[in-house]
Amino acid sequence: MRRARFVHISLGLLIALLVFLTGGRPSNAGPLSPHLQVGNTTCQNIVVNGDFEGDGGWRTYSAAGEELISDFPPPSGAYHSGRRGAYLGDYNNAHDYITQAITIPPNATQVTLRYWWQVESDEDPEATNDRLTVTLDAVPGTPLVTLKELTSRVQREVWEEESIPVEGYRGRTVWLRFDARTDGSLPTAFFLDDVQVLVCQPDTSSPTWKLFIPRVFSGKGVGR
Ligand SMILES: [Ca+2]
Ligand SMILES: [Ca+2]
Repeated sequence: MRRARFVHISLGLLIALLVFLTGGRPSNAGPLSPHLQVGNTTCQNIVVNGDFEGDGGWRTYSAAGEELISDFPPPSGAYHSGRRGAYLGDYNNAHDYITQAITIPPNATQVTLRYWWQVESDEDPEATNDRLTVTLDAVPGTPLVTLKELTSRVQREVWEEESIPVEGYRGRTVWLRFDARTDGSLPTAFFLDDVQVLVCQPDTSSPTWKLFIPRVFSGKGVGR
């Protein structure tokens, strides 16, 4: 009998504790046993020197030997951030590119490429002779996927934002490349700034703990 009384008292204390924790209010309908919800994700940019204000991050190539990270003003008069950006093309038979390696974590839940761009061209607005191609490469120059193509037909002399979801490539290191090519006449300039690859991952460093109490232990249930 002592054992039975002890169990009875312990169960009573447990119910009282749970009623106290729930404030005597009915809990939300949910699973029949208490559980913990660990939520939230955190997102971070993995591109180095995406605003082009520093000197690191990018590997560049220019067939004409041009400086591709530049303070040469875009058509709008200023870069999207700071005083420098990427300045590709703007001469005939151009081949310019900037590239950098990025490693996409294996547990990434969402990956997004974002950047700002302008295009200034001497081409006819209907012509597509000059183009900027955005790719992910296995090694620089060997594309795995083309994410975007901008041609001289899309002439914008103000900053425009691009946002592109990146599918796959989790757990891999790939090269993000912006590659400009022009034909033999009527050059086109491609300007870029504030390049980001935003990677979202489950946040395990500071989990949000949420205690669910089954309905049977709520004050409403106990009172009846
Ligand atoms: Ca900038
Ligand atoms: Ca051209």
